[in-house]
Amino acid sequence: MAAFEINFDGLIGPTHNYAGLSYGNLASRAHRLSVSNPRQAALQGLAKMKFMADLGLRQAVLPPQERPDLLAIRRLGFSGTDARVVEQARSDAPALLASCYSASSMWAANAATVSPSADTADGRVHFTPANLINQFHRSLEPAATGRILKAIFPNEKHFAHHPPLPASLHFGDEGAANHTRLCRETGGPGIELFVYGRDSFEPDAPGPRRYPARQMRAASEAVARLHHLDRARTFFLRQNPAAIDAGAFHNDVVAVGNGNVLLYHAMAFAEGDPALGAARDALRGLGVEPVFLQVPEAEVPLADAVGSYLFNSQLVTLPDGTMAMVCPTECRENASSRAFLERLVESETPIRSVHYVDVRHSMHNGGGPACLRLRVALTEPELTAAASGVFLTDALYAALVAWVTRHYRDHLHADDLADPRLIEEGRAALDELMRLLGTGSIYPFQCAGTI
Ligand code: SUG
Repeated sequence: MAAFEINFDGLIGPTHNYAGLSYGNLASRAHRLSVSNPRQAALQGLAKMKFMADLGLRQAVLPPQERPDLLAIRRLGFSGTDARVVEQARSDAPALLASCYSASSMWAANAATVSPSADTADGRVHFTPANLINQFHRSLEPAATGRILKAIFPNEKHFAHHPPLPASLHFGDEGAANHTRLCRETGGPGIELFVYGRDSFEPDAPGPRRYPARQMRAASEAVARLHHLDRARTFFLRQNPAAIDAGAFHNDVVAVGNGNVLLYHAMAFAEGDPALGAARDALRGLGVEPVFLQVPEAEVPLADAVGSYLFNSQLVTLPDGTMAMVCPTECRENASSRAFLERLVESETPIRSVHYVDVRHSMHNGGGPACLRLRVALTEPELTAAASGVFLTDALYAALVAWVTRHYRDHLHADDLADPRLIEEGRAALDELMRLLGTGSIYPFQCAGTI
């Protein structure tokens, strides 16, 4: 059956700030404690969504989560009024307060792993929210992510929602950032590639030395089982530990795929992994010639790839059937990435065009264009069953721009997080957003006592 890929972008929330929370994410560390501009950040994210929609692609919005997560701060021993809780946390445990204030749900590629109905044995679209246990601030996301996905995809006939995997180091799961689907056409069967950093049940196996591996093999395997994927079309690839140590905390920092194309850095996968060859064969079995493009270190050094986020571009199929790369503007500013892209569109591959989008505010926290979106492939009946208010139209875009401009601050620093007015500002903004998107009440402050 014909199907479409829809990019669900995380709407950047009103508390976007730079707290340097993510160890192993070089940009997050580099911008620690600098002043953020949540308004500009959100407008950049929206402009990117509009750009994709104007290319003729289907685009939707994932609402941000409520921050600060006051329930989380209270669980950690802070009590009293909301104002007192944030004030105390700011003075006693500023990193905890910043964690509970992070707008990190914007990076929707980490929201969940999604398998389209063409790949699953029961013919439903399967969703597993990522548990994100590796970083405390991100571990606060999965429950709300599950609620949001259920609100958008409510019909059990079409959609299967699994709970996040057990919150144990053995099952660290970072969602679609380590998962790529390749296929002949979106609505037909595909192969699913799961990339992991470490096998938690093989602790002696070589892994990164410096930075943490966030995705565990056992987690990827569990997701594949839960989604009832065909074993013959499911592959588990190990990330190169050296790539993680160089700052590729997710595989989507060094690889991107779409249709029959996989573009990846030579250092992306562990050397000698037979899974890549097997994946290529499986794709041939689906009747399409794989185009696996390995980018050598000599052409784009790994440090440049991590710095420019070349591979964190969105690789998409345009309505005319050609493919386009939508890259962060940092790629244009990096000599080797730019030269590579110029050569790429001149060479004989399905990728015919390159576009640049400015998502610098997100990039400063290590989130490029591909981090900001969750890909969901839906057939026409599945699309009809999804909540319609989240799909980007010109009217919704204009309403969201006005909403951001009305509610968001234009600068935010760690010291501002103790300001109790920020709590109320966020709630007022999200309350109005739910009316704009028509998703009903999904936030803890809207559902007191029921969540
Ligand atoms: O998990 N940054 C995110 C960036 C996620 C990027 N996603 C993908 N590659 N798909 C992370 O490291 C930084 C927040 C801070 O430091 O304030 C942060 O969470």
